[in-house]
Amino acid sequence: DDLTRPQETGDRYHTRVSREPAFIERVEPTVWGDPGSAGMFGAQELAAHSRDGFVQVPDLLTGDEVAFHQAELDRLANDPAVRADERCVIEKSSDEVRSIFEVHRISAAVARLVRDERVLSRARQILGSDVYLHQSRINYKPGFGGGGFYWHSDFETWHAEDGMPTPRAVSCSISLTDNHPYNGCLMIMPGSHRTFVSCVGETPADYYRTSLTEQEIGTPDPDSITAMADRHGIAMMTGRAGSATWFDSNCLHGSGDNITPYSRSNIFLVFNSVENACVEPFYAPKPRPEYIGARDVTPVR
Ligand code: 6CS
Ligand code: FE
Repeated sequence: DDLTRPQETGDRYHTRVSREPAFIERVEPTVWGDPGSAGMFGAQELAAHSRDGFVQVPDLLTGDEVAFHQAELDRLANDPAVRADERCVIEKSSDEVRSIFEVHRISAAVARLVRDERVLSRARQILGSDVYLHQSRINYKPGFGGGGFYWHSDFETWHAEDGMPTPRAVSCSISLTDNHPYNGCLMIMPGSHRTFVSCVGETPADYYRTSLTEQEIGTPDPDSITAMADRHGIAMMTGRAGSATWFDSNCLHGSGDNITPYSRSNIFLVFNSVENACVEPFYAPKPRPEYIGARDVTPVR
């Protein structure tokens, strides 16, 4: 019976196997590098990341760079070959592009950004090792109805479906539009990264085909979300275009739909430590495709 598997494997972060949700305290650190490590994060920013599970970097990109990348995003979304590619996810309720995965292999501009010292040095400082890209994507969230993302922890999905052993991964979301409280910005529960919320419900086969437009399995139950929100509060990641939010893989986060006229797009890069390479999925029949969860751990240099 599958319900015995966590006990058999000794996996701490069991999920999608029990009939009851659970809170499991994290044992791993959040910042793996030492506080004074070389890179573009200062010691105070690393301390904030460790405490809150996220840190914002205003104006990581210049205005010219924002305009350049914005043009690249428009070009990709309007390219028929990209739209026809399996890596392109279309909104459920419109024919607009929601996400493009593995975008560093589609766009040379994004590939350069991954190696940019403003990005790469910070990823290394947090993870304390060489790093590789577990996932890259553009999220579009256009005005007049761009769809949100329900509350979840990325690590819950990456552990269950991609076989990521521990939460030693970090996401960098670089926004190419202004983020207001009202146009579907990212919301994070500060400090939630220290608790793993074990979810109820088994992973269906090929679940990525639906979860990328609307996730249900791997999202916490309402009582767990309420308890976490009561405990931690909810912070909104607002800021100017060109700003970046770095957030830990186990943050409880989500975002609402965007019914304003103001689109909200970002480039989303997920770095994993080379010492945390993915194995077989912990709670799913088989690994997701490589364009969603990389299996190649060649370090970014
Ligand atoms: O599937 C992923 O890797 C990411 N996307 C969703 C909708 N949930 C988990 C994670 O953030
Ligand atoms: Fe997420």
